[in-house]
Amino acid sequence: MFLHFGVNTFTDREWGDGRESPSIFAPAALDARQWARTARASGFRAMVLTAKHHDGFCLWPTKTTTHSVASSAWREGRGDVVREFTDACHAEGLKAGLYLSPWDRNNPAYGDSPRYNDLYVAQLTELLTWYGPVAEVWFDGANGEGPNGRKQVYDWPRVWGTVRRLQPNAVIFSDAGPDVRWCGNERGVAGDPNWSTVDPSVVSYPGEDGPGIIDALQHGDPHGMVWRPAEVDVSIRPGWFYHPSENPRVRSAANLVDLYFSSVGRNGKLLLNVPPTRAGLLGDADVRALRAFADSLRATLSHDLASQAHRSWRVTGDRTATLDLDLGAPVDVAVARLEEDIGRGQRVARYTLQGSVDGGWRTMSHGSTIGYTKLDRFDPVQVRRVRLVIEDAVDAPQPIRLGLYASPS
Ligand code: FUL
Repeated sequence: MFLHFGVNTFTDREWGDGRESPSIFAPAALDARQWARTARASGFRAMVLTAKHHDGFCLWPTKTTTHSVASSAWREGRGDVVREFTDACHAEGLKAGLYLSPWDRNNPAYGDSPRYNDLYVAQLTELLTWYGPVAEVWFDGANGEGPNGRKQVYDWPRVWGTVRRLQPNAVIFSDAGPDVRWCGNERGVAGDPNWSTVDPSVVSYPGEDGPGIIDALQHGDPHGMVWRPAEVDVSIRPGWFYHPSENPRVRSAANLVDLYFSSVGRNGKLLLNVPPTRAGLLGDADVRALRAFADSLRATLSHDLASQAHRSWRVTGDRTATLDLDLGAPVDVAVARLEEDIGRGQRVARYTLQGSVDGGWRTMSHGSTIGYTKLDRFDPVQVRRVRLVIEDAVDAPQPIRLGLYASPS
């Protein structure tokens, strides 16, 4: 779960300009445990908080600037949202991730490249040393002017080196990874195909723009030499920050299930943004939608109708193979889950899934890449035998895990 929270929550904007007064930051009932309980109850395993967005306002009492919670009246200037957030994550058994916007529209050093790079690394160092384990660090590609229109030249190797040194187990997200890449859009839809491998020379820094970049982010590269799976960030509302006028536009449970199929179901990780309200809580409509989403997913995916099936895997060529399943009796199925053993890389490039009751094979679904998870939905069909045909791969196909599920209704 992604949480966009900060001065924009109070100004009703998406991008602050850095001139916001810290005094407007005044959540009356901030409860990070409510965020974490909601996340856990709806099946999330990690949360990522915007510790600083483009407006430069820091949600922790940083020593690098006075533009922070320490200058607000919230908790008499002694509050620390990052502390409450990381403590809540750890108390609820969730991993904590932090977003630190490179673009900073408040800090006077921004655009004075060496000076701002020192400050940025100092902020990162605080975040990575004051709050215990951090599982993911999120570097946004959005970038604009400095206070004097000067362009900031970042020192990415230094930034990433700082994360490696201080939190060696954290994964680093950005357009250019190095560990996890942006999926290339904010609509919640991973590419098809979606390879977890990339050619790292195509997108070499966050925010890089140019021909072929969005394509490379969406699809990866079957022959890429670096493993950099896609993460799919998308909001439960039209905006990333909370706006009261968008309360009627919270995504429905069915829409969230669609997002799950188009992200996790396409070899992506889902990072769903649920922005806290001005009170500092996840809103009722959002919480209701999340619960219904989780219930619906569990109802669909908890009972694997193929768990007892008799299976046989046959290699039929250098790049082809067939998996045959006998379910023992006719069963109604409507969803398939395919999984490659990604410990051995990602290999499948094209497949067809067929089913039969008594001999006549019909196609249930077909697709390109599989990766760690591919989810296919199709019209409910009664089958006793199921055949997965791997028609093409970039290396010798390895046995695929195949689960089958009934119609969600
Ligand atoms: C974008 C930002 O400009 C948005 O405000 C938001 O934080 C989104 C996740 O990334 O690049």
